[in-house]
Amino acid sequence: MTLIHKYKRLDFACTRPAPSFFAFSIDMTSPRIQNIALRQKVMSADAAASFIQNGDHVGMSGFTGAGYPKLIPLALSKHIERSNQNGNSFRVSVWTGASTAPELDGALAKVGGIEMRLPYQSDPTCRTQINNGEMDYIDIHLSHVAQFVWFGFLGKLNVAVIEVAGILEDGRLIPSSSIGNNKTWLDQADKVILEVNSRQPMAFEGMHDVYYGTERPPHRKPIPMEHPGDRIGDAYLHVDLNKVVAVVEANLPDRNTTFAAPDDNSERIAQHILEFFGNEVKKGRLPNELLPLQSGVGNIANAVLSGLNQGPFDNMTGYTEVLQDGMLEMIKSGKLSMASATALSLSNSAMQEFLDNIDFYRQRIVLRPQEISNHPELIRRLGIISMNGMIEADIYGNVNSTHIMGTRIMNGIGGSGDFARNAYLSIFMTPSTAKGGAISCIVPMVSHVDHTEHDVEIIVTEQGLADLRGLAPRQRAKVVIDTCAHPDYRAALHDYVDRAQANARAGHGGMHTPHLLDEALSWHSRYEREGRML
Ligand code: 0RQ
Repeated sequence: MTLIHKYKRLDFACTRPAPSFFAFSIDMTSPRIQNIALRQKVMSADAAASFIQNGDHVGMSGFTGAGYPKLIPLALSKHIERSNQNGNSFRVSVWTGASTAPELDGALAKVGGIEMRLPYQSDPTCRTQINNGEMDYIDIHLSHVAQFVWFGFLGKLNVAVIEVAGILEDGRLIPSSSIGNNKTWLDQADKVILEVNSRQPMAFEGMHDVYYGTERPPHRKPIPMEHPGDRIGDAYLHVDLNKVVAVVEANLPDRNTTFAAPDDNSERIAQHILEFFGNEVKKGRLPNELLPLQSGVGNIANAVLSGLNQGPFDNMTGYTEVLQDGMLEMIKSGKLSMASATALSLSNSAMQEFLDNIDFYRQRIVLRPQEISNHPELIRRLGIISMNGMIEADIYGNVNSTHIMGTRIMNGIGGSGDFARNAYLSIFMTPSTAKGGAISCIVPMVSHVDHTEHDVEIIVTEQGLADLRGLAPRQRAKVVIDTCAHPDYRAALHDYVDRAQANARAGHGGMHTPHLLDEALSWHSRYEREGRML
């Protein structure tokens, strides 16, 4: 019997909040914890956090504000604060799926408790500490993380702290709103702490697809998926029960970020992309229902999805990492027949819509481990249309997604590289200027490269869409400047290219990708000195 069936028959009165003392009676524990052995390991978050030691590598659940543990990191941050007040230097390394929330990254960073963070974060305190040199950060492709841990590249994982929606009688775990790297953390960690969150809907049961077929080279087999909706794994996560040292009960919502209404720039970017898709269909380079869509995070991405929701394409599918409001709306309207992701990261209103119609959505949404949602083999086979935000692009099509002025991290590369390199079409989007026009997002040379010119097919700003397919570098520069750069910066960019070519002709450089090396990053250094690029 599944837990959802059992749970419906149980007395909800016994789900009252757990008191915070070390161990409490079995009768008082949530009916979501059906396994007898694990019921006996229920304890307060404070007690559970004491299993985490100074210097540990801790693998936490959580992906883009969904499915992260909510009580244990807070309790850990209090331990760390107390310990450090006594003159210690208690710090841990935090590995996750992707970004989490103030209760995890924020709380641990505020007490100076994070030694090293990977693979993606978007927390303001973490960002400040990373950029001040107080926290180490390793920015890794999201599809690489699990295998790096299997291969032993990152050292031993000491503790896994995983939010789940419930525990079955036989100990299998019902995942919550994200899967991320949970399968790997549960498998690789010496100790496991589970946070059973009764705010996560029980109707999640059956929605996940956890693939257990991944092997290490040289024993790898093809991943048996040919359509974004294929189910190739198990609906539950598995854990060795002997490794579980603590179970904590929680009843708290996810971060549930609200999106701003699309602004003018986002709507214009969306329009350019829709028009481009229409032309590609006419030319026979895309089918009528397009190809599976990957959409990055943020307001531009949501505006594009909202444009697609109004547009002429039907029966689309999604193969993405984060399912946000825009895709949910497309599923609701029927424009999107289904979507595969690793996280369900919704605003409060979209979460309500999801919960109110959960039986409808669970037929149409599959949540998978991030090593599968972002797998290069599958992205290439399915022919994904990848659409991600960026910080800046250069005239030749190299893209910086992560660094402000070349040195300060914003968030991280996330899954953008997994998708960009392997996609059928790789699209990067940004407004043409930032900081009230003081910055051009189209520059002579990017101050940091995440996606090389070889991985970038389309660049879009509110000014227009540059299709770089089949163009050599000097042709690319012309199209990028004339189509994407803000008119205030076009003349200066053309002047740069003209002088770079003259310089090459004079024997001071090559004509393949002409540059003025002393000047290529001068726009950025001028901004750092004077607060404007020109
Ligand atoms: O700064 O916050 O101080 O105002 O950068 O800019 O326009 O709000 O951008 O929210 O769309 O995010 C690339 C960061 C874009 C995001 C990035 C300043 C600007 C502002 C943010 P303020 P916006 P968005 C799926 C795929 C990498 C990961 C990824 C991202 C701030 O899309 O993190 O794609 N991508 N993952 O003022 C200096 C420039 C600037 C600039 C903007 N050229 N120079 N500052 N800003 N352009 C998700 C996952 O993988 C989990």
